[in-house]
Amino acid sequence: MREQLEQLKSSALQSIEKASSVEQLQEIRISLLGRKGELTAIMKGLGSLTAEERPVVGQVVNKVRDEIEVALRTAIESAQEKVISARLQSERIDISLPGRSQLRGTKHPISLVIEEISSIFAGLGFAVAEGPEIEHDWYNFEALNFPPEHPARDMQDTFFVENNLLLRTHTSPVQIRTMLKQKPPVRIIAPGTVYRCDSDATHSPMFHQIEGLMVDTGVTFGDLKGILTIFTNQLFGQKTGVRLRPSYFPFTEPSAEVDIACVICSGKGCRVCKNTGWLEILGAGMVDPEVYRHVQYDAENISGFAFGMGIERVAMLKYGISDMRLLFENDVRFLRQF
Ligand code: 2U9
Repeated sequence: MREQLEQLKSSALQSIEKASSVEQLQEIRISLLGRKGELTAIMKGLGSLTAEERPVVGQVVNKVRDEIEVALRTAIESAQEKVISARLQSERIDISLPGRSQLRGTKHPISLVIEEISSIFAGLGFAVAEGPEIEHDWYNFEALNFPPEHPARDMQDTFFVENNLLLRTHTSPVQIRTMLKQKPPVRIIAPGTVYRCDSDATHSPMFHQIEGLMVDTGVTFGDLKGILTIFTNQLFGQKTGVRLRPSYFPFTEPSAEVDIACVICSGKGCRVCKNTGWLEILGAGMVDPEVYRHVQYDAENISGFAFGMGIERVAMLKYGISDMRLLFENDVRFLRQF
């Protein structure tokens, strides 16, 4: 049996040496060490030997198997290396080819405007506050002095969710939540998405607002005008004219609409400003004492102003966008211009 093993070993080593591919070497491994392999058969035959012969022959079998395995492993590795170096010889990599550049996205114009406005107000000491888009009727209307059944609620066509839940029609509930959490002084802006059941060329059922609130002792209408003039000058240019017109909101008294001199025609009159020379850009006013009552602020000793603006309108004016729907169609040919 020892002789038979020696023969098997030398013929195996010979065929391993002659083999020229990884596949041939795998075949040799199977023919020797596989389930029906020659060496496997010998190992199975050990059982028929006597108890004295078995350990002696067993040792020889193991040694032969180890030698064959080492030879196979070495041969397979060198065959694989040959394959790789042949490929490296034939496939030359052209390192002068320019790389494939990654497509980089751009920020949405709405995000750009929110960031720019937030940064102007950060410079004026205003922090950013956020809140939920699904709101309770109380935070969206009641606390802001829209009593139930009040006709002013009709101005804000509301998407109702269920019971007293709705999609917020403005970001004002964020200011209510802030006032319930903290005492004056308050100086915040609230940017975010709002919803109104309204859809045409100039209205989207989903749009964006930034509102602001400043409450402290001795805040006046003069502060409102000063802050909003600094703001419009920084956003649209130092020489932009500003004017205030009387208006009405349930949550402010007195209230005003804030116009800037038309950025297209510098106030001369054009299609965009409908020949008035002015563009309406903000609503604002002194916070109504009724609002302070809802958040337990002492209206006798504090005062404040609030303002609000639509981001889409600002973005359209700043970037000269003619149709609001372009902002929501997600056409990359439009978006990558920003
Ligand atoms: C509190 C008190 C008062 C926020 C204000 C406006 C005026 C306003 C409109 C601008 C264009 C909405 O997007 S728009 O249609 N907003 O005119 N918003 S004052 O007043 C507040 C807010 C919160 C607690």
